[in-house]
Amino acid sequence: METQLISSGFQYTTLPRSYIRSEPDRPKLSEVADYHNAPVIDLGFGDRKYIVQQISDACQQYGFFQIINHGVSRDIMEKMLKVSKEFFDLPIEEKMKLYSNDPSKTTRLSTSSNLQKEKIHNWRDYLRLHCYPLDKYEQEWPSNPSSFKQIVRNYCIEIRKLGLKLQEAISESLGLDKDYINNSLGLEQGQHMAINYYPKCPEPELTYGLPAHTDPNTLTILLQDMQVTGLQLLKDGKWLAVKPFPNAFVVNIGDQLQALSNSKYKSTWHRAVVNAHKPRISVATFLCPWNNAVIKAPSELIEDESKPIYKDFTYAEYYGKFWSRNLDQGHCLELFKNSREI
Ligand SMILES: O=C(O)CCC(=O)C(=O)O
Repeated sequence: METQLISSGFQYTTLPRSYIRSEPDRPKLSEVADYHNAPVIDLGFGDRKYIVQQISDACQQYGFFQIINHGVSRDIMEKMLKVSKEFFDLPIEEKMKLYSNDPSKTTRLSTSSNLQKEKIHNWRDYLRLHCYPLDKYEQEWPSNPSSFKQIVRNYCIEIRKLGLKLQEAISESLGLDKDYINNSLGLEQGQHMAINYYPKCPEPELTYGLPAHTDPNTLTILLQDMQVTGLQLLKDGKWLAVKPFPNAFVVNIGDQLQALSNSKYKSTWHRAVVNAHKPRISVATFLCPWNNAVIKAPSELIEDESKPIYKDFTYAEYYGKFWSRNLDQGHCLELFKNSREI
């Protein structure tokens, strides 16, 4: 198998052709606005009603928000970023033991996004891990660095607690019972992680770390490198850079929550751009419905006499469709829309 990882230690001085986007498809970095108004929600603030209202506003206006005082310790966050960096700094021969392009594999190191489908590659390597139930998957994870399993295990436990709590608050913010989302996605809902590594890029104007996409899951909780920006989101037709906020996680609504909320909340287009001077790491945790969970909007969110915006579907159907396409090929939810006649 030809090595395609870009975190190989090789210092690129020009961008290889297979990563160069055509002129109209480039990130146009000088036109991207700084995201000064990122909703930052303080989960430690005592007034539950106010927090729920802020979540509702952020989910409707941005589909994105940052959270602070979220209960995950700084130590756990810092260790997670550190061990991720240590993993990607390993010699290429060691990393290649985990390399695979098969999206059905539950632990794999890969590169770009979907090598089977895409024509132009992305300047990213990533380690994808299934994380729930932990006892089932942990043994597959890297044992080098030696502290990897323990650190990632602790991180996964804390993030799951946080994610389920956020889904309760999101349920309330939709006017639903607090347990509605967690119950309808299944108590055994999945948890995956992508540890993204974007090496220094010789020509960041010509390519992406990840091109514009929406997330196919329910909720994404992103731990960002505090020193290097890269995440951008699309709001009102303009790309905004999300500046890392100290000790915050970035939370975004995935396609399943857009469907479940009958499009009241939006699964927003976002992308990652790369940097000429520094590598960047991000750790995305994806909460996903249980495979056979049926995704449908509850009657409370459907206007009288109208159909729900989306047909009922299972997460397994959705996920299969998502991976059969290229990442930036249009919103996968469009394929699940109901026709508008009643
Ligand atoms: O690296 C980032 O900031 C974005 C990551 C992301 O969008 C993803 O992993 O799906």
